[in-house]
Amino acid sequence: MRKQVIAGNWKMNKNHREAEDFIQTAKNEVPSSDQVESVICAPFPFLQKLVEETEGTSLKIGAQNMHFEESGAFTGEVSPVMLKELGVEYVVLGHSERREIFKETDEEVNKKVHAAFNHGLTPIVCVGESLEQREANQTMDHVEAQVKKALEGLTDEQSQQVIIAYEPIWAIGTGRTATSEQANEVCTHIRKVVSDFVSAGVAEAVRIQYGGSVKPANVDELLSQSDIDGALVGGASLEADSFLKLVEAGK
Ligand code: G2H
Repeated sequence: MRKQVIAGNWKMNKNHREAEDFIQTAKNEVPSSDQVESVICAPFPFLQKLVEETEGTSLKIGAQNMHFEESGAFTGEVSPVMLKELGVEYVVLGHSERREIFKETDEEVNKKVHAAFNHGLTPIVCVGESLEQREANQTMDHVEAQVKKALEGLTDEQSQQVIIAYEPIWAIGTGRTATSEQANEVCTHIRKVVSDFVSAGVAEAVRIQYGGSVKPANVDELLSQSDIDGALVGGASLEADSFLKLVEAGK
């Protein structure tokens, strides 16, 4: 049985006070980490405080990006070493907003995945097609190429620990959710890709999240699908009540 992982991606939202209020409300309310993995991926300036405040609870903290180098002349970047030192446990990599707006490539995402493992961080790797690609019937090929490149050069054990987030770009923040069947179809394909590219055992164990306008009203149906093992959630993770409903659904 794969444990569901529900991760909130706050993106570039909240101020310090709002972040702290959220954590105070949520940290003791999330279910035990034996039942479901609950993660908040917050902006860099909040991470230290949030890690401190959630210590000893089942609520874990992640970053939304990082550089792949440990240090150096990379103005404005944050390294995996810095995240690890803070006690951050997860990092979202290759989110479509980073790929689209900041022109991140599959090669960079792969380097970041390796860097995450080199520093004991769990990567949540995002893949997904644009509306144009879906309409041109390129969804499966596109997602397959993204998954293979992300996992390139990893050991089997590392591949198994990667959390893959399938996020169709056309469903992100648009209120347009993929139907649970559409979402599951791609997640099933991703599992097959992992099986062919790594091994059947790793494919059986790897967690695949769905992301794109997940909310309390649709989460049960999405999570009940055979190949969906959690959710990466933007808008509906910003309020503690809503986030808590989502993690409850993951139990
Ligand atoms: C997709 C998701 C979070 P939202 O980007 O990664 O955002 O739930 O707002 O569509």
